[in-house]
Amino acid sequence: MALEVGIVGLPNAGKTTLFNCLTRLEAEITAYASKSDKANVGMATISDPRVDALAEAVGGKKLTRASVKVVDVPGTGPALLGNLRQVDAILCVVDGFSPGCTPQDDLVNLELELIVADRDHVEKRLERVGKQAKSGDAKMKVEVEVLEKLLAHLDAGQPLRDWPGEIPPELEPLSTKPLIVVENGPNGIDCQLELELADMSDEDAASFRNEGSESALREIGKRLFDALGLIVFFTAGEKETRAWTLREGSTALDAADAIHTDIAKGFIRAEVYAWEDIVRLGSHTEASRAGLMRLENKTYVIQDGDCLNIRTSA
Ligand SMILES: Nc1nc2c(ncn2[C@@H]2O[C@H](COP(=O)(O)OP(=O)(O)O)[C@@H](O)[C@H]2O)c(=O)[nH]1
Ligand SMILES: [Mg+2]
Repeated sequence: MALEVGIVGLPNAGKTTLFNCLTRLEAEITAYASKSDKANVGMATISDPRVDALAEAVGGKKLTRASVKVVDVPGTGPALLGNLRQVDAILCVVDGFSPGCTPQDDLVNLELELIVADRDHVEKRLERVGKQAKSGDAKMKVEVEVLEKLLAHLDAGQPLRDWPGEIPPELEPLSTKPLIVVENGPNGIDCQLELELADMSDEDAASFRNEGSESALREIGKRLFDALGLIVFFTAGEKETRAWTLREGSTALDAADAIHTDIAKGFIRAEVYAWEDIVRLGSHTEASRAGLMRLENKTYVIQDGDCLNIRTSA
């Protein structure tokens, strides 16, 4: 599952600083320096010491971490925010570092901008669907009614997350997405400091942070996983050891599908190991010998930290 997050914030809140500290740890940085009206796009890797330990234990040549696509949108108008209709979650960066900053007020304003962008979007869709409804399409007539209600809700300044009814799936609203608030400054995540620490070793970087604070990447990764209800499973082998993300409640078949659709098609059984057992015993074979491998079928619900080997006819 290619996860995607958008960064929104008022001008100079530190969006691009956060974008840089999230994406620079990735070896292949696909971010491009952009003109002011273009979004920055890059990949942030989610560090997870478990996958490092697994790769070391099995002697994997290649290590692939879970990653998230990050989109930094340089403004809050409806057109720019429209770039974020596909994202899974929104990072709201608010200024918590300048003298006289008002992060709480800025957050309220940002949420309003998202509502305004949705209002604009619903209005446009209403125009289009309204025309089709006039020509007698019954389904469109129903949608017009729904859209009119949604428009009134947004006009009242309410996010669609609070809308009790159904939302047409084609709408892709912004104000239903999980918001992860990042107060940029000493009381939240100090993005400028994090950017300066990004090239240091974990231990060195930790000595510069407030006690108990984690790296921005770790902290945001955690919040993102919580907000989206994600878990991680692993595959480990000589060629590649890899971390994969899934929604909580996903099955072994979903996991196979995340790896490759062919593997899902040919699914026979999933060998399931606890990642700690592989690390401790050094290989799947040894873990099996110790009776620590389970064979599960398609409907097995994957647990965070499972290490899988899918038996497939593919
Ligand atoms: N003191 C301080 N300055 C910051 C921090 N984050 C960003 N800045 C500065 O604020 C300005 C705007 O940052 P930028 O990331 O470009 O903001 P954007 O407009 O939201 O993308 C830059 O000069 C940054 O160096 C921070 O945490 N502390
Ligand atoms: Mg910027």
